[in-house]
Amino acid sequence: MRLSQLLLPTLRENPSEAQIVSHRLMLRAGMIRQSSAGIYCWLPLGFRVLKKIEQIVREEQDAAGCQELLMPTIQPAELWRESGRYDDYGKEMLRIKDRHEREMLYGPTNEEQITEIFRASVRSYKELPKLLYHIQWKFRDEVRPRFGVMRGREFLMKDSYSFDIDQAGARRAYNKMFVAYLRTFARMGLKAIPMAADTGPIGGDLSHEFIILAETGESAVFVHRDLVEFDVLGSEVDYDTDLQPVVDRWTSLYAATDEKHDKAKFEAIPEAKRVQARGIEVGHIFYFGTKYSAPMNAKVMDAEGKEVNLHMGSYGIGVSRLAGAIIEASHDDNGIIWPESVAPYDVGVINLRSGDAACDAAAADLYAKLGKAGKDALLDDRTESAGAKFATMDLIGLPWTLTVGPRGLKAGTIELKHRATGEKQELPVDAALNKLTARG
Ligand code: 5CA
Repeated sequence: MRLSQLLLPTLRENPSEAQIVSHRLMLRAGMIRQSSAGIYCWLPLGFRVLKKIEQIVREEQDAAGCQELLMPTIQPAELWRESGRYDDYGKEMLRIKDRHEREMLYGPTNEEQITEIFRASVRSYKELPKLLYHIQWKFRDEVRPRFGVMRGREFLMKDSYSFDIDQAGARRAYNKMFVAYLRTFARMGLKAIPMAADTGPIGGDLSHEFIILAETGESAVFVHRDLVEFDVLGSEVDYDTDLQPVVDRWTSLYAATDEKHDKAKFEAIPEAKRVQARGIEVGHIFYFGTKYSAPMNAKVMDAEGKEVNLHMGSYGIGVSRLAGAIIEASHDDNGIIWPESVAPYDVGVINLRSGDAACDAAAADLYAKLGKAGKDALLDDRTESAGAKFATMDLIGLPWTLTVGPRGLKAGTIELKHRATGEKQELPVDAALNKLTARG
């Protein structure tokens, strides 16, 4: 993409309405635009990041044996009356009437809808276990939408649902999601720590929140330092096993939000191993047994021919929240520092002298070669000052920048800059290209 053609409404000044750094940077980098309180338009740069995050989530769900489907945003009230949540959910639920005066709602989550699909489609224990997910917009009329996409009213969530014949089966599903979540967040460059959690309006008796450490997090967290240092991606996962050893390893050390904090237990940890910080919840998993299947009459035949209620769990990831959370975890005074896996483009190409025939040709050639090597490049071909171009690249945070200028071209070199370290190298064009393309 050529920057001169991209809709990229960057701001030089900090917008006054934004209280936290990710919200400021998302507005300044032209990623989002507020439509109304807690409801955002995703502009091209932001949309690319959202799609990258979504794709990592999808790949890890698929790897864990979870099947993707798509349920609607608008649901009928009757379903929620069956579970008893239509009245319980309160003002957070956006209630709508259609032209026939039928009561509808914009889904804040999908337990009822998926249970309805399941009870209509599955009859026998032989078809179990099943794990299903979708990635769909949700609406919760939050009292205080704030921090941009981090606490929105409309937000994108990945929600999975597991169906098993008994509690032991449901535990295996829970463990699969537990491990898939660790991998998902690690692939985005995040350290997410599972912490025992309350279940709130979803219900149930086993639940973990996945929380990343960041200064602006909404909750205070207390964790054993070793958890922050555990390696996640280094070992293969066999989803055909029960994964209990992996889950035990993560849950054996202390980690709690302030709601569940036990001061005495925390202080029993050697002082050097205690981490007291703030955190952002990026995922939340629940096992709730027959909480929905019993009132909604979702049953299957067991091996003895007896009808039994399904054991269920649900598993959420805040896909749109993650865009903000990653920025909270990875930025500096100049802007965003995208991890390579979610960056909107792999590399920026700055043409220092747009309009100069040699520079234009060299930049265009570089851009074409990057494309051929499978790298998504953003070419800054605007007639702006060098300073403005560097500032834009730093602000939007692409992992690498190649700068083409008249002086370098005479010597046959270009400058390669690494956004995360700030390291710069003058390299022959081919060497710079090789360095980038060798990175897979
Ligand atoms: N039904 C369950 C799991 S599928 C559920 O809804 N869980 S949840 O309420 O914990 O939400 C799942 C994830 O969505 C949260 O961990 C959080 O990352 C994200 N989320 C929740 N509320 C918001 C919000 N208002 N804005 C942005 N993201 C949100």
